[in-house]
Order: sequence, then C-alpha cells, then structure tokens
Amino acid sequence: MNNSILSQPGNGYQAWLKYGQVSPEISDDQSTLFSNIAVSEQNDIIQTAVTELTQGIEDILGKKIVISEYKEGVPCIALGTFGRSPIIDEIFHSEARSAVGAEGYVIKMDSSKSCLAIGATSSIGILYGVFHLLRLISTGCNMDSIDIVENPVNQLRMINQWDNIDGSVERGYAGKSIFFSDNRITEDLDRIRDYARLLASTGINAISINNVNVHKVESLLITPTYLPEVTKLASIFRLYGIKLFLSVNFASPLEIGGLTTADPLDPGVREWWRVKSAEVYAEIPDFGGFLVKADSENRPGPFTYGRDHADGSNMLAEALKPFGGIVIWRCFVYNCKQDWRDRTMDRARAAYDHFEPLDGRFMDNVILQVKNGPIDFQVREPVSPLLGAMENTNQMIEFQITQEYTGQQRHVCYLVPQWKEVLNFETYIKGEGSSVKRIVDGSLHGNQYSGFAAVSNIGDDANWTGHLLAQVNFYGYGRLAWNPELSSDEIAEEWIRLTFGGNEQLVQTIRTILMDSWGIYESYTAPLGVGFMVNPDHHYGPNVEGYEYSMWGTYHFADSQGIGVDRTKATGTGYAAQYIGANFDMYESLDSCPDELLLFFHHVPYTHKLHSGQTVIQHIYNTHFEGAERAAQLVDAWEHLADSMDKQLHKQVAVRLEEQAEHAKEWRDRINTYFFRKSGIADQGGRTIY
Ligand code: GCV
Repeated sequence: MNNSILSQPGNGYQAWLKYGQVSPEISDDQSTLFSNIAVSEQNDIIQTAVTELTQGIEDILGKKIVISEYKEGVPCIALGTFGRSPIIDEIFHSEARSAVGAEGYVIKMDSSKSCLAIGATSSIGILYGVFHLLRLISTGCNMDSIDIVENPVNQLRMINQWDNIDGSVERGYAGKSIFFSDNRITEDLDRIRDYARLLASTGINAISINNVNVHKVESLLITPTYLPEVTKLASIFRLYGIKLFLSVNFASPLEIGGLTTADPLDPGVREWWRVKSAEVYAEIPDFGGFLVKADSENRPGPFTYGRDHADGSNMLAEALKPFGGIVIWRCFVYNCKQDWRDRTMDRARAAYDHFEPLDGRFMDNVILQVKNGPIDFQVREPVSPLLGAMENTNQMIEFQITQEYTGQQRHVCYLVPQWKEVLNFETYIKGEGSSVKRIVDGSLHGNQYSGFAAVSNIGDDANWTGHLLAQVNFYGYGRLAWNPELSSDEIAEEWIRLTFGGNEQLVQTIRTILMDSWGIYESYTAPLGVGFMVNPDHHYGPNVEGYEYSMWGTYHFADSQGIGVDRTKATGTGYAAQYIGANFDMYESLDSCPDELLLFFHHVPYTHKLHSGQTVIQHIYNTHFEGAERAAQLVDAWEHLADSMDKQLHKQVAVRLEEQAEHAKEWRDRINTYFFRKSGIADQGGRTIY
C-alpha cells in the first residue's frame, strides 16, 4: 500500500487487501508464532512476499514482526523454496513437494516445530502462499491444523487493459487510465504497484497494458520512444510475478517502420518484426509477447495482403520465438460493414468460419484468444462453438470484466456465475467430459499454452472500479482463473468478508445481492438471449432499434408478428450446426432450445409458448416488471446495512443502486412499450405500459 492520498479509509482503494477488519481469534501460541518471519532466501519476489506478509500481519494483529533466519526453538512463520531452506525441506517431505507445480505452494502448521510453513517450488509460489495465508487469517480461519496444497489450474491468467495512451480507457467505467495520460506513460508508479498487488493477490500472472485497438502513437510502445518507460512498468509487475505484454498494430512496419507493406510473407516485414522483438527483449528479458486484434473492426490485418490469420500470427510468433515470447491472437473477426437487409449473413458464425479451417497451421507459440460467446459479451449468449473446435491449436478464453453490456458499473452485475456457466458448458468435442474449462486449462487437447484472459474493469477512480461492488468481478476473475472449481458463492463470500468484514447479516445480505444481480440485470434488459437493444456507440441504456438497421450484425428482427434470429441449419443461418451432437440438436429444435437462448436461435411469434408456460410476450412483460421491482429492492436491502459498515463505503454503493433502480424503470418501460406497440398484445396483468 503506497499511495497515501488515495488510501483514505472509506474510499475503497485498499479493496480486499484492507487487512485488520476482523480480529481473528488467535491463541497465545499463535500470536508468538506470528511475531517472527523466518526466511533465508533473497530475491525481489521473496522480498515482495516478506513485505506483504509483514504489513498484512501488522495490520491484522497490530504488532511488530521480526524478520530473521530460522532459529530452532523460535516459533515463526517460515517461508522458503524447496531445496534452499532446510526448515522447509524438513517440514515438507518429498511427497508433499512433488505435489507442488511451478506456481503452486503448500502451507502447513507444524506444531512440533512451532512453525507455520509456506513452501514452494519457485519464489512466486511463496508470494501466492502469503496472500492465501493472509486471506485465511483475515477471514478468521482456524490455523491449528492447516495443511494446504494449491496449484493454479490455468497456466495463463491474464488481464487485458483497453487503455489508450491519451489516458482514455475504451469501455472503461472507472475513470481514466492508471497507465497513461496525455501521450505519456504514468510516473505514478506507486499506483501501478498497488494494482500489481491486487492482481497478484488473486493469482493473475500476465497483463497487456494497452488497448487492442492500437493506433499510431501506441504503435510506438515497442520503440525507443516509449520502451524505457514500459520497462519501468515491467519491473514493477515482475516483483509480483506478472509478465508484461503489449498490444501491437499489425500495420506497424508500414505506419511506423517506413516500409511500404505489412504483408506477413514479405521478407522485409518479417525482418522488421524480428528486429523490433529483439529490441524489446534487450530491455525486458522476460517480456510476455504480443496481443493482436487484426482484421477486426477496421484494424489492419493479413487479409489486406490476401493472407490468412495463420500467416499473420506465425510471422509474429517466429520473431518472438527465440526469446520465448508468445503471440496472443484474437478471434474477434467479423464483417462490421454488413448489410442489415441480408439475412443470410450472421456475425455469430464469423469466428468459427474464419479460424476453424486453419486448425494445425499455427506455430506452437501462438494462442488464439476466443471471446466466451460468438457475438460480444452480452448479458446472455451461448458459448462460442470455436472453443475447443481446433484440436491442434492453442486457445484461451476471453471474458469481459468491464461491464460494457452489463450495466457499465452503474448497475450491479456479479459476473462470476455467468463465467462459470460458460466454463461448465459441455461441448462434447471429445465426447462427455469435454467441458470448456478443460479446453481452457489445456487438458482436453494437451495444449502447450492455454488459459484465461479478461478485459479489465479498473481505472483511476479511488475505488478502482467505479461501483464498489464491481470489485468483486475483478477479484472473482482472478480467483476463478486460478481455480474454476470455486463456486460463485464461495468467491462472493470471500470477497465480502475481506472487503467489509465478517458481520454475518452483512455477509448474507451482500451475498444475496451479488448472487441475484446477473438475473436481475438480465430480466429488465434484452430478453431471451436476443442481445443488444442498447444505445449505439456507448452501449448504455435501452434502445430497442439502436442497432437494428446498422452495419454491425446485431439484429433482433422484431416485427408485428414475432422476434428472434433464425440460426438453425434447417431454415436459418446455419450457425447452430457449428455445435456438436447433442448441443446441435438442443439448439436446432424449438422444442429443446433453452428458454433463455430462444431468441438467439429462433424467430418465433410473440404467442409462442416457452417451457416456463408463458408466451414470449408475457414473459417480456413479466420479467421487465419484476426486474425493475427487484432492482428497487436492492436499494432497501442495502439500506439495512447502513450501520454495519463504513459510512462512506455504504454511501458509494447506495448512490449507484438508486441510479440502477431508476434506470431499470426506463429499461422496463421502453422495452414493454416497444413490444406492446409492435405486437398489439396486452399485458395479462394489466400493468402500466405506455
Ligand atoms: C476494443 C466490442 C467493443 C469494442 C472493443 C471490441 C473488441 O466491439 O465495443 O470497444 O474494442 O469489442 O473486443 O475488440
């Protein structure tokens, strides 16, 4: 915790690392043990771990800590990597040690030695173990018989910033960038360090710091103009075991390199990227690699030269390969200049159609980054059929923590339940047991690289995320990337206790608010998986026809008879056929398509009966009336917590929930009125529609 102005109590800056909110029941023995940290190794990450542990325990227990080498008979918390610390090797025998992977750790209370030990294979494991221990102590867990083995399930656990060098953040809802302003890289490295702490405490190990839409000035980040400053950022993230990546502009050789082409098969272009990569690695030896958005939403790419995405990404992969770097290549490729009159073209098909035929052609240091759904981070979408469809290609999943389409951090929307649905989805790609989480962790296809990426939701607001409750998505993403088996409930509860303390009524109330929030948001916005219905450009607030006659490929086709997109193989765009076996059958048939995705896959009359027994039109009315009511109830529920938390924290959320309740009414009335006027069918409940 470095930034003294921002770290005022009550503004949320310390987030879930605000230790000392619960006074854990600590026995006298434990208290003595917590007075000493024994460590015999020295390197930057171990130093970070020791600093975190010391500060954390001092805040929790309000006592000074002594740091020294291990001394027999002196109770302590001992930290060390295997083979370098005799006490750690004594406590953890070879069997325990062999269970710990590169970034994993073990924590064990050895009463006979009066020692709470954290052992790991590498220094970063020690840091993760320290954050785990602090989490346990500050949520009041009993330490007596603690014996934990932890390994991250996913190899890459990455955050993508969409920060621009002028200081703006694309789809950012929490202020300006903490990385850039006025075409300069920030000098406030304290804030970057505080960000690195938050990330590492949840297990994040990679970050790309600039927007995937890379414009002219940002293209210079890989040149001497900016590299020295980028190097400083990389040095901070390194202390927390986080690798730095940069988003690059595919047309850089042309736009900043003085070449006449960016053709990936041109020898001059290949050489240009090789030289640039070598320059970057000369400054940042552990640089992660490049993140690329190409041929997408007007960004340049290999298509300009008649090449494909394998040609494009392999060129960069070849340049990075000698240094151990990787290329993360996004699959968000579709025609954004579509004719809305043409009902045969379907944006949902695009990623699969472009990439699946290229399976096997990508170099082994290329990873394809695939958005969780086929369209664009809507409140409800099916899982992208591209995930897992390329057996011989590395893939990772992309989520969006920033709430572009889920309330823009003015509405509460806990996204972990949505992400878990995606991760648990059974693809049947290799028969039963082919869930998305097994594709993403690399185990299904035995990939060399795989993992999680997500678009960050932080900015320079004092509380990082604008809406204080949006911190849970940032926290939850990291925890889920570490272990997708954690439940949404567990993650929510952990975050609440760390952020607000352990008052049981408070914990239960906030947990209910979070767990209900996705469903509430969905119920008053676009119905039954149809998506969009938002204002163009900024994407906030209801506008049923906002995108209906546009070129973006996001239509609902509502007319006086019905609504929805026919994506069946039999009569529609054929998108449903991108799914395998039982999934294809489920989505293709009107009878088995789940209600919540009905309008994503089928065009139906308003009088069509859902499995719930309601007609489509009555479902729209019911959910919108109920949704707005439930949003209003969140205000009341929060009000009851006024005396159980810091007043300022309480106020921050109260203001946003009130805004949400008002805005939910606007959604309700716009959607209900639109469909009433289109269909002419009255609400069975006789409620007010305009
Ligand atoms: C960074 C959506 C967003 C864009 C974003 C794009 C992407 O279209 O609205 O702001 O651009 O996704 O993921 O590349």
